[in-house]
Amino acid sequence: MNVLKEKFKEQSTALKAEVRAMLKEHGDTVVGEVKLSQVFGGARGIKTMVYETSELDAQDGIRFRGYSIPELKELLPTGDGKEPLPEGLFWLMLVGEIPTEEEVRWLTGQWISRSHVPEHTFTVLDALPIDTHPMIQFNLAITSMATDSCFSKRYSEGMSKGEYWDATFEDAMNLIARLPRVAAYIYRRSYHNGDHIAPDLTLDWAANFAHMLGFKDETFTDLMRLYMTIHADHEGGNASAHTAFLINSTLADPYLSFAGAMGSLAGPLHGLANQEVIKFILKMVDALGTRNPSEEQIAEYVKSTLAAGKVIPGYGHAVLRQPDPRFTAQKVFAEEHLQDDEIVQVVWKLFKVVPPILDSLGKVKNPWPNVDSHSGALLIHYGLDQYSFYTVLFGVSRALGVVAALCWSRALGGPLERPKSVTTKWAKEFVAKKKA
Ligand code: CMX
Repeated sequence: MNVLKEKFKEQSTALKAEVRAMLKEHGDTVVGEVKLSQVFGGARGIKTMVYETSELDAQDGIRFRGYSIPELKELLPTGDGKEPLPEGLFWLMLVGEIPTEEEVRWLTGQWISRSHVPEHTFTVLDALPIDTHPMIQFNLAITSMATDSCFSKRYSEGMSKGEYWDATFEDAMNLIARLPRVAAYIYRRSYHNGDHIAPDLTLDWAANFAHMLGFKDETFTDLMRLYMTIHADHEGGNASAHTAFLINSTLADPYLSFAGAMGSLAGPLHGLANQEVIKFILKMVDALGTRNPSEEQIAEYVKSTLAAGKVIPGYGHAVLRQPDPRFTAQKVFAEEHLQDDEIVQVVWKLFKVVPPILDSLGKVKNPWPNVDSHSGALLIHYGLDQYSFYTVLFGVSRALGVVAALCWSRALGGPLERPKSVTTKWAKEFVAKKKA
């Protein structure tokens, strides 16, 4: 058994026993109350699932196994570049330890050796109209790879419950290994006449992805490493992670679970916001007739967008109540590498202008920028201006956290998810009874 799997087995076996003992003794402990506004309000803040790989704090933002993004930038191996390697983050999320350079190199090798994409996945993609949105292509490609699922195969052969984590681990590793090739194939078929670029098996996971997309600039490669690291996980309740978690709780395999997650990510209130942000910015500079608009011009445009009953993409969050540390990490990158870029300047002006306007509405709980408000400006700078593809990049990264979490869920024997729904009639009668 490989070293990562061995570590995972040891830790998850111990934690499973601990959880059992804890629930036997403290299973009736009350962890919170549920208000009617939460029942009607998207279950905000209700603790209903266990998810090991990261935690989100409203003020501090995301912590991966306790580490903030600036800490990860200090501690994770960087390979041939300056930014943390996503391999290192995956290792950390899976087993809670910062890996060594050697361990990360081993993981890169594992993913290279597992990166073969089945031929029929390309056939599925090639059957789609060329202008099919990349997220539709991505979703279908992932679903098509479920034909190779170790979990499904072993389940149909009668594997025991104790092996679920093992089969999930194998699928998790294979899925991550294949995604860059799949995503790059979608990109090259959609925007470069199907002129595909063969993988370079000497490169790390993110660098090979950048290479297959067709970008040679070393700084872009580093941007991909950073991008793939910061988008990887956002605890379990976000729509994409939760979708995967829910699907996987039925023992559907990790491919089907992750494909479902990509359906959630493709919504404009979630991952698709990264495309919506850059569309919004480009439309705005076009309407204002300048790529260097004043703060006053931007404020007027933002107000007119709100007056038209639309949201400002890239702002607000269901949990965060401060600027998103993932936004800050990208801003730091831009300050180092491309601070004179006009679109980056617009992003920074929006950062000044939008929060007070959203605050003035009196209903927006978080007026600050989220992860999606900066990413497009960085990508456009390096020539990746096909913004319909941006959510696929988010999706490739999101696999790291989601599938690591699925390994934990299967190892701890996570149950079939089945929350209770109520009707409005029930709610009205409940309120009336309480009042009486
Ligand atoms: N622009 C305008 N109005 C906004 C807003 C924004 N950026 N953010 C929130 N609001 C509005 C909501 O639409 C809601 O209005 P109504 O009461 O009229 O329906 C009100 O403010 C209260 O919303 P909230 O409690 O502050 O926010 P939610 O938890 O309901 O929603 C989110 C969170 C992200 C969906 C919302 O802030 C939004 O629509 N943002 C723009 C889209 C976006 O950037 N999404 C990406 C999020 C990050 C990610 O998942 O990738």
